[in-house]
Amino acid sequence: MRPYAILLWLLVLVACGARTGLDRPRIPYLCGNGVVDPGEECDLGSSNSDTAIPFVVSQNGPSFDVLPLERSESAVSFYDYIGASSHTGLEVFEESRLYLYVESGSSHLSLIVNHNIFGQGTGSATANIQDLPIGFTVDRSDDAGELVATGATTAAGNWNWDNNTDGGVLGSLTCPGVWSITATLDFTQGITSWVWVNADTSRTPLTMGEPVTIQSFNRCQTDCTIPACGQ
Ligand SMILES: [Ca+2]
Ligand SMILES: [Ca+2]
Repeated sequence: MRPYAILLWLLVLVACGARTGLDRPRIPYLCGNGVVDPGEECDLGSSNSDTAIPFVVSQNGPSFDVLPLERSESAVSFYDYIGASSHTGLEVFEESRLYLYVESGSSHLSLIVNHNIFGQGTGSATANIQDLPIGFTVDRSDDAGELVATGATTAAGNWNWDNNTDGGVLGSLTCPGVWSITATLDFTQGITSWVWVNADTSRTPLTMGEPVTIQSFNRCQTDCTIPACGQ
């Protein structure tokens, strides 16, 4: 077909209200076949889902699904480290908390460790955290030098507190991503309960003295786009 003939044909199509294919959004019609085709961000085949796929927390058998606590500020801002203490609003006397935190609308996922409350109690604890995703960062140590990276995928805590909190923020956790972090905490003194903090700030008890594993999975929506972190 000569160029003027093609142009004429297109004009006829437009005049008739037909779609030429040029004004149509690209539809990944192979979405769900398990192959990342042109135009797709991801494709997990039958595992594609629009339902929030939670993280899984487990301890020597029992496991439960969790979503990160979500706020509009960064994890470091939320931790609000002033006077050798956090001020998240979640602090409880002689309680140690562990939770995932995501900054709204971002892929900034953090793991927060937090012991005790400002103004009361003395205590000490250690942590050995393994299999962190490569690229993780220690974004806050409460207090300085008490939570440190010990390798590309490992971190350690060694805390002593007196009338304040201790803990810290491990950030830059790949999200969405596939990983399985194991944290072993030893509470020497001043902690009577260890809990996981859920997205609604409710608590799920953890068994003191047993390692906890936090798993993140691949996720892909039914239109073959990658969801926001934690959704
Ligand atoms: Ca596909
Ligand atoms: Ca402190």
